[in-house]
Amino acid sequence: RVLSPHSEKYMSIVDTPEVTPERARYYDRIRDHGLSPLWMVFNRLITREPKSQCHPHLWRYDILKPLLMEAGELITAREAERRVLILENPGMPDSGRITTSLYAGLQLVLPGELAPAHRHSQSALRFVVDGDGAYTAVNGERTLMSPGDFVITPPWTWHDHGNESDAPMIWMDGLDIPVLQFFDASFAEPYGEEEQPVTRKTGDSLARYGANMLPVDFERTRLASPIFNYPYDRSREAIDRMRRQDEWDPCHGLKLRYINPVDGDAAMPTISAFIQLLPNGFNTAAYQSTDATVFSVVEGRGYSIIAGDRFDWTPRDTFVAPSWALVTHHPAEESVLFSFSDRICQQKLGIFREQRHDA
Ligand code: 1HN
Repeated sequence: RVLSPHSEKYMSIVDTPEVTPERARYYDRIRDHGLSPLWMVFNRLITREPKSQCHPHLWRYDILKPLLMEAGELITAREAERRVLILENPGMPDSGRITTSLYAGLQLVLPGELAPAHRHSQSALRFVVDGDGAYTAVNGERTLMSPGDFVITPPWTWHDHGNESDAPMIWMDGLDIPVLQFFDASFAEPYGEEEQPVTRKTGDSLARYGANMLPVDFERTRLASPIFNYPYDRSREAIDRMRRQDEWDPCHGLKLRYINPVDGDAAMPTISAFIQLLPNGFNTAAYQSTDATVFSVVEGRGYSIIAGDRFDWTPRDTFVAPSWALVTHHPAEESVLFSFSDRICQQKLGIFREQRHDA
């Protein structure tokens, strides 16, 4: 008999023993003592390769936006605390997860609205999708947000959002909620007032920490980056300048990771974030990695093949690639993709793996 690569036998490293009546009676008896036979579950616990509940999926912005605007008429940002539609993975319904370890959602803040100040032990990122000029305040400093900006809210920092522009503002939130659930380590509290006091001028942290320099007597007080807005004009310019050198990675095009300038690590302790440029007609070589990845399309048009399924994308769409799924990108125009994953978390634990298929 030829083994299908997806058969239980191929994926397993041992055979699950048969259940005789005698064994079944024994299993029943030990259950009452809080015991369970490892040999009956071994293949579920230890797989040859990642077996994920997470499905590849794409959320079209043209479908999502009207639904989010409808939420804008149903509930205020204040009443909702955060008016967000969770991007929930179809393979994990009701889980609040986009991947096994990460949460993502699209948040709407209407002109004149406030999302009240609070803090939590979860790390959060914002990736601006639509609208211009709303702010988020983190640790006493406001930053105005524009499309393509990557903004972070490190663990346990006070944060509130407001929109003093005259257009709706929509961004993608990415949080490590499932990671903190796994560790039972969630803490949260409201600030008590709608807004935290502004104590620093807008642009202060980018000036201090965002010019490849640090204040001369800088002392580290936390793991996350002291920069909290990585503006798109700067990231775009960086990949644009790289392009002139013409050294394209077969799997990634031109890809950069967002870093904490203090140590070159990811901007936050649990979430890695990336931006990549793919030129028109550049078909990437297949790539797989253990970090399930959320993509947000910034510019361009094309499709990606994820675990054999095709996902056509245009700007502001979100799509997700599960752990160890084979991924190729096929831009039909010059395209820019933002992405985030738990890679930094896995790297710190020594379990990250990737496989390129560009030989
Ligand atoms: C949160 O604090 C924000 O601050 C967004 O904008 C989404 C989802 C779950 C828990 C906290 C925000 C969130 C969140």
